[in-house]
Amino acid sequence: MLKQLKELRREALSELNQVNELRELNSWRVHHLGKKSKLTQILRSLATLPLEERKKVGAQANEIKRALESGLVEKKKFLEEIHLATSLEREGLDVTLPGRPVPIGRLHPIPQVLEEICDVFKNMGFQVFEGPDVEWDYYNFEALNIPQWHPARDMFATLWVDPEMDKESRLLRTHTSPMQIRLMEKKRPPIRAIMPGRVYRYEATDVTHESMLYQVEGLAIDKDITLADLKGTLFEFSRCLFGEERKVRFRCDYFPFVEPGVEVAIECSACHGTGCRLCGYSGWIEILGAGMTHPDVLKRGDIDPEIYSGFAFGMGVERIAMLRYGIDDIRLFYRNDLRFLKQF
Ligand code: FA5
Repeated sequence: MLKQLKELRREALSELNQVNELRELNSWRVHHLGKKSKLTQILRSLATLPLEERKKVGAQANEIKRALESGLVEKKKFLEEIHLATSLEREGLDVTLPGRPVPIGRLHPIPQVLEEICDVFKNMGFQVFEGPDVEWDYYNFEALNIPQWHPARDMFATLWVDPEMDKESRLLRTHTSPMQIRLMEKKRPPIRAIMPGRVYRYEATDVTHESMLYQVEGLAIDKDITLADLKGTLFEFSRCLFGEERKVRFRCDYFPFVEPGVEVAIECSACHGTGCRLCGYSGWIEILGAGMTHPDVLKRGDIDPEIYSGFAFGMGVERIAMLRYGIDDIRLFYRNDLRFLKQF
C-alpha cells in the first residue's frame, strides 16, 4: 500500500504540473482529493488495517494529502494571477493612443436642395409655412374643386389612412396644395408664402417617380396679380437655381384649382435637351404645376375674387435635385447608400 501511495503522489503532482487553467484545476482536485478519489478511499480504509501498518500508511497518506492540498493552493494562486494579468492586458486602456476620428454627419441632398429653394423664395419676400402630412379629404380635394365624383382624383393615386373605418376620410396628402386653403383660412392678403413638405402617392416608382416625395407649394395673393407675375417669379427661381443659360418651358396644363393652369419643365441636365432615358427622350424634365388661383378656391378661403387674384405653384424637390446635381435616377435618393449620399 505504501508503494501504491508513492505512485499516487508522483502521478498527482505530475498531472498538477500540466494544469494550465482554473477549470482544469478543479477537475484535478475532484479526481485526486475528492470523496471518490483513491487517496480518500485509502484514508477511509485505514481502520481495517493492523495497527503497525495503519500508523505507517496513515502517516504517509496524510503527508500526501497535505502535499497535494498545498500544491493545489499554490497552483490556484499562480493561475489566478495569470488570469488577472491577461485580462488587464486585454481590457487595459492605453491613454497614449491617438483618438478615433468621429465621422462628421452631413445633410441629405434633399433637405439641402429644399433649403436652397426656400432661400430663393425668401429673398423674393415669401414666408415659409408648414402643415400636416395626414390631411382631410376636404383640404386635399374638396376645397380645391375636386369633389368626390371628379375625374381629377385619378391624377393623384391616394393613400387613405383607413378607407373602411374612417368616415371623415383622412389621407396622406397627395400634394402640398391643401396648404393653400389652410393658409387662406388664417391669413389675409397680401399673401406671399411657400409651404414645403412631404407628399405621398400610391404609385409605382421609376427613374423620375417616387411614392414619397417633397413638394414646395407657393401662393401669392394680392390685388392685380397676373400670369406675368407667376412667370417672372418662376423664371427668377430657375435663374437662381440653374443659371441664366438653362432653358425653361411653360406649357398649358390642367389642375382644377387654377385657371389657367401651366406646367413648367427645365431642360434635361443629362442630355442638355437632345433626349435621353432620364427625360423620356423629350429633352425636358417637368418640375412643377402652377396657375392662377381659381376664383372658387379664393372664395373657400374667404377671399373676394372680385378684389384679389393670385397664383400658385407646386414643385417637386427631388426632380429639382436631379437637375441640380445631374442625377439620372430619383430612387437613388432614398436607397440610403452612403457612397452616393457622401457626394453631397
Ligand atoms: C401637383 O401636385 C399640383 N398640386 C401642383 C400645383 C400646385 C398645380 C399649385 C397648380 C397650382 P403634380 O402632380 O404635377 O401637381 O406634381 C407637381 C410636381 O411634383 C411635378 O411637376 C413633379 O416635379 C413632382 N412630382 C409629382 N409626382 C411625382 C412623383 N411620383 N415622383 C417625383 N416627383 C413627382
